[in-house]
Amino acid sequence: MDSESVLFWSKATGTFLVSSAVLYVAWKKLISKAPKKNYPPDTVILHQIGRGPYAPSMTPYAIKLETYLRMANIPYETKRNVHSYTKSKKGKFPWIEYNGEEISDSEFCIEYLNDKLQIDLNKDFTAKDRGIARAYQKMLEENTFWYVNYFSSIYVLFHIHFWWLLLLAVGRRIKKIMYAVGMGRHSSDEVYHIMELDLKAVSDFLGNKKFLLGDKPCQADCSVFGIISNAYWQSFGTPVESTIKKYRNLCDYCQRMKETFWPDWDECITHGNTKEATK
Ligand SMILES: N[C@@H](CCC(=O)N[C@@H](CS)C(=O)NCC(=O)O)C(=O)O
Repeated sequence: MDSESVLFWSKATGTFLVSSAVLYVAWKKLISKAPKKNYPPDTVILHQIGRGPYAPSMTPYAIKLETYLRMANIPYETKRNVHSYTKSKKGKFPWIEYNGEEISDSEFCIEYLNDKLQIDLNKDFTAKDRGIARAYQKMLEENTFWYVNYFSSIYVLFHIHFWWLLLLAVGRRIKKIMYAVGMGRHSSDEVYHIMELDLKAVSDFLGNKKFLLGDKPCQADCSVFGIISNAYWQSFGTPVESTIKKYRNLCDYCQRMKETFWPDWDECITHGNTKEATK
């Protein structure tokens, strides 16, 4: 091949490669464009990780948010297909869309909806009671959650098919998070002890009351139910289950919240992954 041909073919190949790359990027952009959403107006679209085997979600924060939507009578649809989920902009679940706006974090979702729709589920309670309810909520969400999660994660990692694959994929990440939070530095006995003290505190405070603050549920009941219900129904024979079952009033509380706000519970669970949830 003479030098002119070499030059020609190098130019042709270069042009071909560059235009292919440009076309590929353009095509990728085109197909990655979010599909047009056709959501009903004034309806909350709740994004979560799919229905759980024995409770409506594996994440307590999704149970919390969905319980709130029911308590506040807000129309909503739940995006519950575990295979097509997308995380919030903050990389977590659950999150919502409302009339085109996206809100992340269950607590910010609730604040947003309270504000937008003028809802106050705490209006019948004193400032002191609201303060106490918030303290219990935050203890459960920011502390107990991690301890309950510790046992559940170990169970989930070792009791599913291909657990070693999951262990490779997420085991290190979970271990890192647990270490960073602090709980990963304790022994299992210490983790168990801290979790039990938290659950006992909630049980002592609840006493004979129907809900956290009395005969009427308050906003924090959504969070309490989120954490306690997951521990009660979805802790798979771990020490979390035996601990919560020691506290009769916590078990009754779970049943009461379920009867009050989740009459369709059976449609919202997968019955130990034996059925598709129909709602
Ligand atoms: N503060 C958040 C907590 C949400 C949260 O921690 N969600 C977990 C599931 S329980 C999650 O999405 N984790 C996914 C990840 O960290 O990649 C809320 O209230 O929504």
